[in-house]
Amino acid sequence: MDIKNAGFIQGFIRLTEDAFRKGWHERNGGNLSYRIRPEEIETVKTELKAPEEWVSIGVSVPKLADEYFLVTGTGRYMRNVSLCPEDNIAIIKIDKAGEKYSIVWGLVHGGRPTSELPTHLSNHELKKELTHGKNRVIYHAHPTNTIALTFVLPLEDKVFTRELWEMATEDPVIFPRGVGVVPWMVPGGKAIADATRKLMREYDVAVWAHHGMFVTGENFDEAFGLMDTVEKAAEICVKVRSMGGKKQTITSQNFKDLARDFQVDLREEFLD
Ligand code: 2HA
Ligand code: ZN
Repeated sequence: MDIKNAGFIQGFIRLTEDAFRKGWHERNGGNLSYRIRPEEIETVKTELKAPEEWVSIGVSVPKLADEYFLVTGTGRYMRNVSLCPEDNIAIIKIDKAGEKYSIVWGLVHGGRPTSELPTHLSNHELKKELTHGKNRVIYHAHPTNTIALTFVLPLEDKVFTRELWEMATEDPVIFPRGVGVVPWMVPGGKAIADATRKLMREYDVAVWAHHGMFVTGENFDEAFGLMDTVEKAAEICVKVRSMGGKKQTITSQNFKDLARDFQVDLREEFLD
């Protein structure tokens, strides 16, 4: 089988195409990673090369030892992934200690995995544990309206969550735990990885101030859908503010009624 026809690679490519069309990936903005299932790796094994060079990840992820990930390349453009996957994305293998990675497929003209690899892998490790292995996708994008809001709203989890929940009735059902906010930080390093990981104990969404959004999901649909839902809420919020602000809204009691009827565990401390 041509490796590019593998279901997990097709799913990965479809997300990059859809997301570029959404306008979330100017130039080389954003990155995506997928923790590959053992049975999926088995189907493409003959196409993989043996690990040659081992490179330090920059964070320690012992619980990801020996795992394989499909990742976007640093400096690569989302809009080019579907045109030439083998030049823009890679499969990497993690070493036995969880300290290093090696490229076993892709990035055929050289290059390295996404600059946000420390944040991706650190959060894969956490979410793998918290979801008992179910979480597989981590996705970072630069959606316009969410970024715009970080210049206007206080950079507080509660304010962002409440504001976004109010923008569409079913949003609290999609992200009942809310969204966390990371203050402005230098991209790509251990500090932003650690700050994001702290929030990801409680949330599946982190807003990176003046930069973008970071989401997790069990599959590509979930991760893309979450990014799409939060960004749409942000777009409504920007429009409402541009029209002079709210004249009426969804109340705390409305949220409580919704939580009861939809049987979702909305974060209580955000409801007062
Ligand atoms: O350019 O988005 O955060 C990739 C990024 C880094
Ligand atoms: Zn970014």
